[in-house]
Parts: sequence; structure tokens; C-alpha cells
Amino acid sequence: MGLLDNLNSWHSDWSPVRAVVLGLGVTGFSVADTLAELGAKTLVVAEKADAELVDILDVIGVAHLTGEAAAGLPQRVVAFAPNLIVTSPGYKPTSEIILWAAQNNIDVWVDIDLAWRVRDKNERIAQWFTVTGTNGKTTTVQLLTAMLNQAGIKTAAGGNIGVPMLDLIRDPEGFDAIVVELSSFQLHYMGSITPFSSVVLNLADDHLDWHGSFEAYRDAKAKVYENTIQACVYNVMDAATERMVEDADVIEGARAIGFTVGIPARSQVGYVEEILCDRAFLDDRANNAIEIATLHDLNEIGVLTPHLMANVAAATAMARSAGVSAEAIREAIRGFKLDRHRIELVAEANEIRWIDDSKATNPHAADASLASFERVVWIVGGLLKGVDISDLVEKYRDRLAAAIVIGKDRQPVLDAFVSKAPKVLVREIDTEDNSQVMKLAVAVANDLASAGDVVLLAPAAASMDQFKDYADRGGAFAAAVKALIGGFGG
Ligand code: UMA
Repeated sequence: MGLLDNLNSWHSDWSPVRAVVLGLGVTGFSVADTLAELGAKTLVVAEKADAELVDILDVIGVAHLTGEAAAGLPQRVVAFAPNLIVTSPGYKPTSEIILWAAQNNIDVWVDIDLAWRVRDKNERIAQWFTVTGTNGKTTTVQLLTAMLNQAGIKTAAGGNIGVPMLDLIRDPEGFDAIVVELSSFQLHYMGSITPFSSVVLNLADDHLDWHGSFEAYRDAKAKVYENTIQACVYNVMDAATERMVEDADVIEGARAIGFTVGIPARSQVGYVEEILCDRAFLDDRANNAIEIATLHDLNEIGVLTPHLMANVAAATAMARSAGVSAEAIREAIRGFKLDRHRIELVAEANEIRWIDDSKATNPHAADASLASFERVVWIVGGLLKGVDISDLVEKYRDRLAAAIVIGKDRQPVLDAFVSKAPKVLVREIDTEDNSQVMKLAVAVANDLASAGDVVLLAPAAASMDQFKDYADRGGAFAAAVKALIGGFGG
């Protein structure tokens, strides 16, 4: 057995560990801080690093290498002779240090692996509920967290949602449950953990440039089901997720539970007309179902769309696997509000609805959004991350009143319209001034939209080419809409 195999507890002896930590964002900092506390020898390597975090590393006595010196495979890393590398999720598998680690049989972990091993820091050891998928992760994680808390199970949300897992593990009070949002990047590097219940919400192209291929992306996502104890929750409407469950090695007794926006079969959670029903977690599931909530309750959350219904059903299946009552789930749904920039109605005037779905950063998310409306003036484009948008353009061409193309590299999007939807009216926003992009796009949309249309910002692309992030992009849209037509009823 190697050194690392014995390191399964916060209370293990971590002093023989010589760890290189890659990256100094939220993940890298939480890892370096934890390793320092555990007594491991640590060297942080990050090209871009926040000066404030570097100062803290100096205070806690952690060595670091930043800027140019951190590029490629620094000699200092080789000389440090690490027996462990803990990478931030953003590092590509083709990064020089990662490749070097593989050649030299040095284990590469991500923060999730370290968090799993030291989860016994507190006497209160949380059960982990893992959530991944191309879209809907954050909403589902938040819903499930609310449902578990409503049932009196002290729960926090962590992982890709923005709170590093090691921060939760080191919380002085601890938690009964942690809902862990896992990105495909984290899953790619992640070793073995034992989640209580797990879910893959859906699977579509995203981050293909990072993973190298769709298969590699899918295989990363599928890891979320491995070693599940209680329930592997899959999407009945997405056969790929069911196949992942079939292929997974789970703990004996773990059940496969489906969720759907249609009528649930046995061992599924879904909808019978207006009612969210559980046909999985009751004895007489052959003949019966438990009523959980109504569409009226869901309507309280935000604009009622099929993917909101799917996310609620998935969270419900996960909560029911932990024995949460129908009442607690219903209360949690009634009290829940969607985050901003997720199919958010920002204004309605002259029978035109203006909807901000800036969070739709890939075609799959935009697909769910476009499917929700009859006739759309679509604001689309941005950083495509190696994903082809033409299928989406073809699928919705009959619903599009017009398309307004933003982004620095508009050509692939324009080409998709030429080849797949030549009849759709397309306008290009061509400006070097990023502060003008949304103003111009909204002005054009206002000219092209007619009564009954939805003007939909669902770019199917990341935002960083013209905006700080998706929130900034959505904010710019809402501000431009309000400046032009006023808020509701303007
Ligand atoms: N760095 C390099 N070289 C690289 C890559 C990164 O030097 O090739 C350095 C940067 O200079 C910086 C650090 O690494 O010092 C940043 O690391 P990171 O990009 O892994 O980001 P973190 O700040 O640690 O945040 C990560 C997630 N980011 C990514 O996966 C890109 C956050 O998800 C997550 O919330 C956080 O960990 C806590 O778990 C963000 C995200 O965009 C929201 N996720 C993607 C998505 O949801 O689609 C996967």
C-alpha cells in the first residue's frame, strides 16, 4: 500500500505528504490552507494568483510559485519531488504538470478527494448528495438543500456551486448532509467517494475543448454514480443517464430511481397532470403514488418551464431517498426562488416579454430555454467553447422571429444560420465597444419583436469574450431593456 492509501482521516499523519497544489483561486486556496493545517509540506503553483491570497500563504507559511515562473513544468516542482498533486478543476488534463505527474506515477487529486478523506474532522460527519449534469445543477442543488433543511437535516451546498468543499468540512459546527455540485472537470480528476444518493440531470455537449471528446466528458459525468449507497437518480427523458446507472458499480441495495416531467412509472418521480408525484419511495408503488406538490406550488419558484419541472422532480427524488416527507418538500418548493439570470422575466410591455437566461452558457441550456416559448427573438452568441451550435439553430428555426448575434467570434453562429435556417432574419451586433453590445442588441430586438413574442437572451455560449461573466451579461441586458422600455408595463 502506498502512503496515500492510509490517509483516510483528518486525524491521519499527513506530515510525510509533499503536495503540489495547482491553482490559487477559491479551490487552490482552500486546499493549501487545509494541507498546511494538516501538516503536509505544500508548494502552491499558479500562474495567475490573487495578491491577497499570496500574502495569506506567506502568513501561514506555505511556499508558492506564481506568474511566469509557474508556467509549464517549473524546475522547482521537479526539485520539490511531490508525492501528491492536488489540482484546481480548471487545469486541463493536457497541462504539462499533469502529464508529468502521470509519467512519474504521482497521484493527482482534486479538492473533492481531499475533502472526502478528511470529512471526519468534525464528530458530525455529513452524508454527501452528489449532483452533476450539463444543466440545472445549481437550481437542483439549491432545491435539494432547501428540502433537506426543511426536514430538519442540517444541510449545506458546496462544490462547483462556488463554496469549496474543504470550507464546509472545516466548518466548526459541521453538517448532517452536504449537497455537492460536481462539474465535469472535478469528476474527471475525482477518485473514489461514497455518496448517499447521486444524480446526473442530463447530458449534452459542453466543455468539449477541455475534455477532448464527448466520450471523455460522458465518462467523467458517469463517475458520479460509482459507490452510491441509497439511490442513483437518473433522467427518464435522457437515456444516456440511465445507461450510466446500469454501468455503475454501486453499493448493494442502492436503487435506480427515475425522474420525468411525464407520468411516473414504478420507481420514478414525475407528474400526473398538475401534480408532482412520487412512485418510488412507498411500499405500494405498483398501484399507488404519493402527492408531493402542485404546478401551482412550482409556479411560485419562477417561470414554469419543463426544465424547472425536471429539476424539481430530480431534487424531490433525492430528498425522498433520504426519507424527507412530502410536506417538507412542498414547503421547501413554496419558499424557493430561482437565482437571477435563469429564465428571469425582466420586463413585459406591449405584449412582448423580455427574458434573461444569460445562464444558458451552452446549447443544451439554450435548448431548454427555446423550447419553453412559442415565438422568439433570440439573442445568441459569445464564447462557444468548441461546441457546434448548428443543430440547435436547425431545431428551433420555425420558432424564431429573428436572431441577433453577439460575441466576438460571430462567424460560426452566422454560418449555422446560413446553412440550417436561411429563412430566419439575422442581425449581427458588430462593435468593438463591449459596453454597447447589449444596448445595440436590445434596440434591434425592440425593432424586430411583435406582440406575443419573447425576446430571449439565451446565448448558448460563455460570456467572457465581451462581459465579465454571465451575471454581468444578464445585468447589461436588463439595464438596456429597462432604459429602452422601462420595467414592467413600461
Ligand atoms: N490556473 C492556471 N492554469 C490553468 C488553470 C488554472 O494557472 O491552466 C490557475 C489560475 O491562475 C487560478 C486558479 O488556477 O489561480 C483558478 O482555478 P480554477 O480555474 O480551477 O477555478 P477556482 O477559482 O478554483 O474555481 C473552481 C471552479 N472553476 C472551474 O472549474 C473553472 C468553480 O466553478 C467552482 O465554483 C470552484 O472551483 C469551487 O468548487 C466555476 C465554473 O465556471 C463557477 N465551473 C464550470 C461550470 O460550471 O461550467 C466547470
